[in-house]
Amino acid sequence: MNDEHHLRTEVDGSIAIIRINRPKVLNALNLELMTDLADLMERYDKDDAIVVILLAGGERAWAAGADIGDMATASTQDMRERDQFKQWERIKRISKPIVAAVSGFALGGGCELMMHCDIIVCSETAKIGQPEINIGVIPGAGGTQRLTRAIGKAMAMDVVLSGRFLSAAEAMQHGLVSRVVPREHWYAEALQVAKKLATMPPVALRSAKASVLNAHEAHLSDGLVEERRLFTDLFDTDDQKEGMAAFMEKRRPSFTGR
Ligand code: CO8
Repeated sequence: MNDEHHLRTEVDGSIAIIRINRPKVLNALNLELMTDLADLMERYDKDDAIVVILLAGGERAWAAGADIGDMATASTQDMRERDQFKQWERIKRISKPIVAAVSGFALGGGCELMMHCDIIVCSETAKIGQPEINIGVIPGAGGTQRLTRAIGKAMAMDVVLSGRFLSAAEAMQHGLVSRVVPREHWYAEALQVAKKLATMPPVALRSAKASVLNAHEAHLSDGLVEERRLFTDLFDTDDQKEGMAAFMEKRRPSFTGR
């Protein structure tokens, strides 16, 4: 396995395997990691020898969200200038199927990254959610849009407004993930799915992916533009500063509604 610090890569036949590797921060997604991930995925997308991409997290965390330390003191203008969304757009445009191997926490940007994948294999241990509300913001990489399409308005409101985590069983029941497997099989099962896809006709696979996404995403673009504006504007509120500072200082936040 090729160790590219926060991302590890391996090629197994026509499967490109990428593992997110920041275990000390529960695979929090910083800008550098997201840029490298988009670079890698685009490289594999163009490589005729690759048919399917397998994206895995670690056993304790698939990814516990965007890196809060990177954003805690940022203003709305800072967030606009960083334009991190372009990395997510690049991943959204990957034409080959992406299988997700999910175990442990898939939260915030981690849940959003999971929802960018096409077949989601998840351990019974998974805890999935969009807890941004707890730190004074809202999902910013498609969470309010894709989650609502996946699990419906009632459940999405519950998850996004209360910040509660879904168990793997709930995620399965509401159509958010493709398969739930015993904890010891999460990676092996995802690899099996990737191997199965690797036997499929690559052009048809890409067409199938594009077509399902088309059904899923009609009108999504407008929603994403609006979600981004709302997410970014929150960086000028006191509650975002307080929420993120409290997280960093390991104390309860005190929100003022400003
Ligand atoms: N960012 C940075 N560090 C993190 C993050 C994170 N998202 N999550 C966990 N960590 C760090 C902790 O600070 C801790 O570090 P240290 O050991 O140095 O103190 C380490 O990981 C282990 O975490 P905990 O000690 O907190 O472990 P617990 O088992 O007690 O709790 C939780 C695990 C419940 C997952 C908890 O860590 C948590 O609540 N994490 C934050 C989850 C969260 O709020 N995620 C949303 C982040 S905001 C977001 O994702 C917006 C997406 C926008 C995307 C678009 C960007 C442009």
